[in-house]
Order: sequence, then structure tokens, then C-alpha cells
Amino acid sequence: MSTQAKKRVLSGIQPSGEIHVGNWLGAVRTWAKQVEDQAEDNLYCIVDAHAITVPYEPAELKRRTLGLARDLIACGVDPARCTLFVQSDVREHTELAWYLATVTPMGDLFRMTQFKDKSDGKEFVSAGLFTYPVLMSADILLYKATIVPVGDDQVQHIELARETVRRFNHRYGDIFPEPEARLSVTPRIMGLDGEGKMSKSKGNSIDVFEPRDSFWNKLRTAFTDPQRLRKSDPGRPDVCNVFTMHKALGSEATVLEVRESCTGAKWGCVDCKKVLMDGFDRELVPLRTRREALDEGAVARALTEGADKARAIAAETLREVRGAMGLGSA
Ligand code: AQP
Repeated sequence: MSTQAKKRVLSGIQPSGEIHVGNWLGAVRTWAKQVEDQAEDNLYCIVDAHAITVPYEPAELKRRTLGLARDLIACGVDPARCTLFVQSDVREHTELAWYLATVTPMGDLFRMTQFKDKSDGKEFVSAGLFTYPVLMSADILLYKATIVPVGDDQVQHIELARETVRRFNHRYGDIFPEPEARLSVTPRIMGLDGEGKMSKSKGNSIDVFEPRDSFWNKLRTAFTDPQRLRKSDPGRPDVCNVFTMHKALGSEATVLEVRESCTGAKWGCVDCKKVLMDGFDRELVPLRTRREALDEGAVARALTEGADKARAIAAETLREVRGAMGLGSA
């Protein structure tokens, strides 16, 4: 199948911290599978322009951006088989965001849950945080991507992108296709404290590449079913974050065994977590080995090449958009 005939996939991740188990099970592991399958044309970007919508350190951002690229490649997002790039290296993202902002109602942006969560109680809330979903729409629409593999926290933003397509196309002609979210079997991994979703910025995460000892120490103490106080109490797998992770990592037989051992109070939570840790080891050890072997120069070159490929598509879309909107002198 030629690249043109393939559906296009676009997704992104912020360089706002280390990749955690939520990012990996919710999104990045799906990206890697799709890159391996080659059934679609895959573009993945490190969305540094999104990460500056909250206070940050410039030097730290640069370090994290390059570190994240290395981690993504180690996770299987192979730049030889997809387009991996840094968002701000393709300036068309911010240009298209401005144009899309003119067809996005402020009322819709005020309804965004992520904006409410991230702005709640903050003394300074940037306009960039408010218009974050418009930039995300631009990320997707710039490539006319129709599939967006994300965790469930991003579904509302994709719904907004679909609305934006309808508004834009109604006003300016049939330019963009409507994108759809693609969710993994574990679209929401809760934080270790069980208080909310696992997040880089909330200090409630286990990082994919953290040393095995600290990985296990965090997993061992992770929140489970609050009603299960003793091993003899029957557990409720469907409310347990550890069971959710088993669903992603275990075989069907393991998931069934975990369910029965939990509801039948045959295993305690630590027994259950040891089996989960085996699942993590099985998948993460090869990623760690691959990461060790990655050379910084090669990662930087891959990003340059990725940006060149992305820019070629982005420039063509913007040419079409500017024409349809009557912008510019030419
Ligand atoms: N807890 C989660 N469970 C499942 N999927 C998740 N994702 C994030 N957290 C979970 C998905 O990971 C992808 C990359 O996320 P992001 O870095 O772009 O932004 P985020 O959703 O805001 O992630 P964080 O970790 O919570 O970052 P901070 O703390 O910086 O805001 C997305 O597809 C996301 O859905």
C-alpha cells in the first residue's frame, strides 16, 4: 500500500517530565505498535509549544525535549519507520493555530476540563493555557490526520478539533477531514495515590525508565481497592488501578487468574503487584537496553529529518488554508 493511500495518524506528548506508565499504557505503547505494523502513516511529535503554557525553565525544556525523543525511540517509536519531530521545529503549527482560533468560540474553550484543572487556584493563568486545545487542533489538522491515539483525558480536545473542522469547512470549503480519538485498552491510568490520573506534573507517577528498585518500591505501595484492608477481604478488580494495568500487560489467562485470585481473596495486593511487576519487566527491560544503546547525535539527526518531512506536509496544508481564507498578497 502506498503512503498516500494509508490513513494518517498524529499524536503528541509534552516534554514536561519523564514518560510515565500512564503516558506509556495510554498512548506511547500504542504508537510503537502502530509503527511496527506500518498499516498507517504515523506522525508523532514532542509538543514543546504546549509545555510552555505553564511556568517552566528554558534550559530544562530543551534537555527534556531531547531526552524525551530518546525515550520515545527506545519505546519503539522508530524514526526510520515514522515521522518523529519536535512541534516548534515546524512553525506552521502556531500559524495554523491562529487561523483556527478565529473559528473557535471562547465558550467551548472555557468548557475544557483540562483548562479548568490546570488553571484552578493558580495566580497566573496564561492565555496560552486557555488556547491550548486550539494549538492541539492545529497539530492534528496540519497533517489532515484522521486517527489520534491518546489517553481519555484528551478526548474532549479531539471532540473540539472535530467541531473546529465542521466550522472551518462550512466557512471556507472542504479542507480538513474529521479526526477521531483512538483509545488503548487502558485509556486512564490512575496516579499512585488513587486521587486522579497519573500525571507528570502531579508527582503521582512511576516513570517508564526509572531504576527497577524505585519502580518496584512505588508499585508496591500503589493505591488499590480502598475496601480491601486485609488479604482475607475479597477485592474488586474493576475499581483497582493495578488490575487495569494487568489488562494491558497480562495474557488473557493471567488477567483471569488475577481477577479470580483477587475476588476470591487468594492473593493479597502485594502478590498481585509482583505478577504485574513481572509483566513490566518483560516489556521494559528490552526498552531500557535499547535506550542505553542510543546515541545523542543520532537522536538529534532523526529529529531534524523528522521535522523536514513534517514541514513538507504542513507547508502544503497552509498554502491551501491561506488560499481558502484569502490571506496574503500572492
Ligand atoms: N494517566 C494517564 N493514563 C492514560 N493516558 C495518559 N496520558 C497522559 N496521562 C495518562 C496520555 O499520554 C499522552 C501524552 O500526554 P501529554 O504529555 O501530552 O499530556 P498530559 O495528558 O497532560 O500528560 P501528563 O502526564 O498529565 O502531563 P502534565 O502533568 O505535564 O500535564 C496523551 O495521549 C495523554 O492522553
